[in-house]
Amino acid sequence: MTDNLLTQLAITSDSTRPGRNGGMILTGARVSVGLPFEPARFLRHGWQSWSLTAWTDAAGRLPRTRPTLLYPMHTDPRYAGEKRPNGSWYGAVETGEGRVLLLGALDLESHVLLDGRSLTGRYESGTGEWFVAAGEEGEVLARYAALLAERLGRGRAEKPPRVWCSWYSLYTEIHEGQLLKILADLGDLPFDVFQIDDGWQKGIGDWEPNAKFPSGMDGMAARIKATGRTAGLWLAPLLVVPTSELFRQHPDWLLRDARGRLVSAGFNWGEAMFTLDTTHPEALAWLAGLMQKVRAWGYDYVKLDFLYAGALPGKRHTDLPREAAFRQGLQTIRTALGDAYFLTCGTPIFPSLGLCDGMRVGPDVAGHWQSRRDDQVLVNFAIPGSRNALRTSLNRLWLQPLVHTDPDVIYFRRAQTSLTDEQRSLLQDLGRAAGFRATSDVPAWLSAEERQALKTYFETEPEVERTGRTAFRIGGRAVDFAPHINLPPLPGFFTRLEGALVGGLASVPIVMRTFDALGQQGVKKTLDQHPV
Ligand code: 9PG
Repeated sequence: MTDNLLTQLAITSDSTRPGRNGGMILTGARVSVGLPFEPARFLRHGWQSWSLTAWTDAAGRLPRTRPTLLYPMHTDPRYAGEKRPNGSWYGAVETGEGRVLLLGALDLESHVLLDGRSLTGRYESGTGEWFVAAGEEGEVLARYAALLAERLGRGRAEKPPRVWCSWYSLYTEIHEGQLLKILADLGDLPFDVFQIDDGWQKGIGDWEPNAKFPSGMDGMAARIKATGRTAGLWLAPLLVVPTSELFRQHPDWLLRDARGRLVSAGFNWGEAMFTLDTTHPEALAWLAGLMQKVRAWGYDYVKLDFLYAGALPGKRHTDLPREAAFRQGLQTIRTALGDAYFLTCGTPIFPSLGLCDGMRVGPDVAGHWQSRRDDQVLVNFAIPGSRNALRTSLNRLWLQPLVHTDPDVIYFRRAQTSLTDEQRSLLQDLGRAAGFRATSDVPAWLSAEERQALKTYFETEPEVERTGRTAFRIGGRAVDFAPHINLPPLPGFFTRLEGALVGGLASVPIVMRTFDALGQQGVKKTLDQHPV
């Protein structure tokens, strides 16, 4: 099991001992592993669901992603300026012939960095343990997953449900009548969960139904349950925007920096976003009450989004390290949710393990595959886009022993997307490989043939076997995602200049607000022209 490469490493740590399942366990606030060669490829692991996770060229330094206003939504803002290959909690390098060397933290608040021939691990505060192992990639990651399960635990739901989710067709333009029409039109399609996404609430922080839901959220849940499906609901419980009642009533619950200024959680819905301090006892009690309310309404599947906000750097009511503070908040939420299926989204990955059943492991899919703006101009692979989603999700499937890995929804419809047949089928195979299957397709937008394909997809469970980093056998068919997930070449000088300009503009709130309003207009127009 032990790779003889391990004997050639120059290790600096407080202590070193052999691991129970091979490899080594190091301790230290800072450890370093000197390699006998200069690695060519580094596995960069992103902080939260949407953050880029990919094998990258170890020599090529990825530029800062843009725009800066959205840092907290796309990466760990603390390391956003780090140009050397780096990643949250773990990193790995290729050692040749499908083999890798992994340096992975076993505790939270940890980061790994590659500096020439040296892999370095650092704890942000205090000290902790590290796992070092070499060997076949899948096997090394499986051993790491086993160690993490011992410390952080696993999800408790047996089987991932099959989900219909409102977001990727209707976005925030949802309302009661339209959702009930879709619920009826789903008919015999085999969905376990009907999940209402963003758009039902009065505001971000004010989790009460808005005027578009006159029967209330309890009324909606009852209608969903009457069809034999589980009712699901989306919330972003840690976020607070300035226009909310919550923001006005409890400014003291919000996360601030050492100088007392509000910590930015990014910008969305045309507004600045801030976050609850999950160590504030009153905020915690409020969160527990919110979860109990949602359960009492009748929702047994809960998607909690934008969770990264709770783990941002800041000065907290109780002086806890930021990921520990987040985990404590999530524990309160988990307890209050009781036996509901709990899906985390936009979540820091390791701090959620053991406390949720499912976890979004990549950025959002979209009706488009890729865009020049995101790939070349902004060099941002955390922005919604189907190729971005495929790339990052695929590199996180090793988490499967710990949590249901949600790679986001799959499209069967051709309408309202620019995806090719091949691209749609890649996403469908990703859903099978990930074991978590969902869609937002509106029945009225499906042809008879597409509806049948969707039905067959959700009814059948072909056998899935992973045969390599990017390769699978799915129902006897060989599928290789490799040609579809490479990072595009870095932009040249003029594109970088364009990036500085576009990225700068995108950091101006009024520009983002306009952009957001235009997006919403676009969705309204689509829904007018293509009734659901
Ligand atoms: C609802 C959505 C859906 C979706 C979530 C999340 O600007 N951004 O980078 C950005 C990324 C993701 C995102 C929204 C904005 O989507 O992943 O499934 O629930 O929120 O608002």
